[in-house]
Amino acid sequence: MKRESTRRGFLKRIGVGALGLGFGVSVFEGIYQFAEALTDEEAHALLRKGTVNFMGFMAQEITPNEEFYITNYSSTIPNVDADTFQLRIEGLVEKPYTLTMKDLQTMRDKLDFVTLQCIGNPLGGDAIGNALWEGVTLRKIIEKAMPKRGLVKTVFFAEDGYSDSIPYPLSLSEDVFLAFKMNGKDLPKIHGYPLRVIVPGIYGMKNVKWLSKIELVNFDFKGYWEKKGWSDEAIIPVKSQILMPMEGKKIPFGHYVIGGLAYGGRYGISKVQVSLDGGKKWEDADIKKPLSKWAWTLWSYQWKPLKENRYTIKVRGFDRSGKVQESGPLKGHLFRSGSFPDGAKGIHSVGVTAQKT
Ligand SMILES: Nc1nc2c(c(=O)[nH]1)N[C@H]1C(S)=C(S)[C@@H](COP(=O)(O)O)O[C@H]1N2
Ligand SMILES: [Mo]
Repeated sequence: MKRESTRRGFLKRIGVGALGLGFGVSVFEGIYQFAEALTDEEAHALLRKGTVNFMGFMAQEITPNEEFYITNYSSTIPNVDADTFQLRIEGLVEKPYTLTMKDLQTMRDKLDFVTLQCIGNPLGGDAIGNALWEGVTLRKIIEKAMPKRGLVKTVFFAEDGYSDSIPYPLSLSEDVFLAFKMNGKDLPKIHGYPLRVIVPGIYGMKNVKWLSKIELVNFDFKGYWEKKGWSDEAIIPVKSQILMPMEGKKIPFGHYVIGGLAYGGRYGISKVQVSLDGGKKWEDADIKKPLSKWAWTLWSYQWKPLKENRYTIKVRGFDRSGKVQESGPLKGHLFRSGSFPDGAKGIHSVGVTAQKT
């Protein structure tokens, strides 16, 4: 999968560490209680904060638009005029219709922090970001068209020729929406201006940018990447990664804060554990309450290195369904360490040395 990444790191590097199931209509119903929804004012106040300090771990919990990763299948970036733009809703519906950007702005009912991640993102990679998106619930748009019976997929077509689809029942989830704002600003051109799809919990490829048409179909449509063999389910499993320290770092004796992020998919993160001996012994990290049920979770671990040694730091996440992060390639299945066909699996690890100063 071709990927262009513009962002260089999740952190403001300032003084860091100095111290199978199908989707129902509401996949979260009755499962667990997540961070309570924020008001518009609270969400926008968080946007202005920039870096957060969580137990000594400084990180950007919200990825600035300029640093958000970019994945495009082609080098052609569409120029869409928002004033004349029309979104078409058609297919097996009683009432096909079109919406303008003005119509969509009037229908605005959604504001949510959602973490996006490319299915091609390698273990510990930076093709992941968390932003505040605003727009309209997809369900509302679909229902206005009066869908017929027997629908299988909701298909998204884009101005750059890209297309992808999601199961029809998932498109009726309260959590799936069309976004026209990213972190309080109009969608940047490269991130799909003026309108894109946000499908929380599903790999980035289904989050179609430069959306031009929605079509409801009674067959199993396959999108651009799926035709090439990538996963059509594309559900993001529980994952975690170390952001601090970086590979090869020399850490002075005393006190060091290890930190990173974890993502629990539709269940959310319940626990994060860190190992300093390459995975023999595991200890609980501190976890910060996520900004929403679909946002990543920051974690940190207070480490007091006292022995001159090379350490292999590892991290693993647990989701609230009790599932622990997959430990990755088994002998004889080395291909599992790559991202094809359903996303990279395994445990992120970082090697460092601790030494007396
Ligand atoms: N129209 C269109 N939408 C697209 C793509 C694309 O190439 N064209 N790439 C997809 C992929 S593979 C990913 S991971 C996300 C990336 O979104 P971003 O570039 O805003 O981070 O967009 C998805 N939507
Ligand atoms: Mo992607």
